[in-house]
Amino acid sequence: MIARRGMADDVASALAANGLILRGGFNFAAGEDVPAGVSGAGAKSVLLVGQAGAAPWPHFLRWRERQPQAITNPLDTWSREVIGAVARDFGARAVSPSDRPYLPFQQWAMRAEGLKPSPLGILMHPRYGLWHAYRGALLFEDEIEVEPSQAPIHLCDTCVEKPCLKSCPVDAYSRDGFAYHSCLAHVRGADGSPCRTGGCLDRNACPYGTAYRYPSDVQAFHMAAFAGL
Ligand code: B12
Repeated sequence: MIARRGMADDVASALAANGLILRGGFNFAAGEDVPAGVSGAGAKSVLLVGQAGAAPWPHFLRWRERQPQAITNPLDTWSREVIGAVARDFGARAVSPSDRPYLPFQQWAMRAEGLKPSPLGILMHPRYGLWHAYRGALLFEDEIEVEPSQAPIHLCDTCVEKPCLKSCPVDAYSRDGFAYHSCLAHVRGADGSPCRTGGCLDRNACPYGTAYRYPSDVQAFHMAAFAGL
């Protein structure tokens, strides 16, 4: 069965109330290892939910004001709450990028929107650059009608200088991958103040999608969560 025509547009409208956007979706292939849907049976399709720039931030802050001060992973909690409500309205199961075992969000995003990874591991978007993320996904037990993704131009292929690989004082990102422990030690250390207050220097060096760059306070929030500050 195919879920009703236009459903993706209705889901997108529901998400917009919280500054979230639909990040494409697809039908799983026959025989593929799939996550469970709402009844526990295998999902047939997925719609990805995410953000471009920091659009959800004011919605999150308003919700945060009404929560107890001590709350762990508030952004995850908020995302689960608002995406969970949309999932219930559309008969889907909501999942989070933080759910364990980790679901392959970036692989799904590559299928849904034809994106490719930047040298930093973050997927490069033709419009949003590195300033986008995934907040959840909706799993359906029906196939859905979605626009097939057109592979967009991969901006990193046209970027000669690659400033994203030259701005980190400890060279945490290199062609060998992400040196997690070097990054963490630097961010937490005496010289890590620029990263703590303004975010990852390599990510900020990227020349694309700068209109969507997260404001400093949002970057500081994510860095604090990453580095356990
Ligand atoms: C574990 C994890 C990390 C680990 C990476 C450890 C490792 N080597 O895998 C650490 C803690 C280092 C990390 C850091 C960051 N992460 Co991270 N991370 C994840 C998480 C929760 C699970 C990854 C995973 O294992 N998935 C399971 C496998 C099976 O799925 P996959 O699609 O094949 O996974 C791909 C990624 O693991 C990727 N990958 C491998 N190493 C790294 C390292 C980095 C930095 C990134 C971004 C990706 C990446 O390669 C895999 C193959 O495509 C995902 C969410 C998710 N569920 O995927 C976010 C995720 C990949 N992270 C994300 C981001 C943005 C970051 C940060 C850049 C920012 C932040 N969150 O603070 C930081 C980097 C810190 C900095 N200097 O700014 C985003 C990427 C969004 C995008 N636009 O592409 C995701 C999708 C979360 C989200 N909510 O959107 N991350």
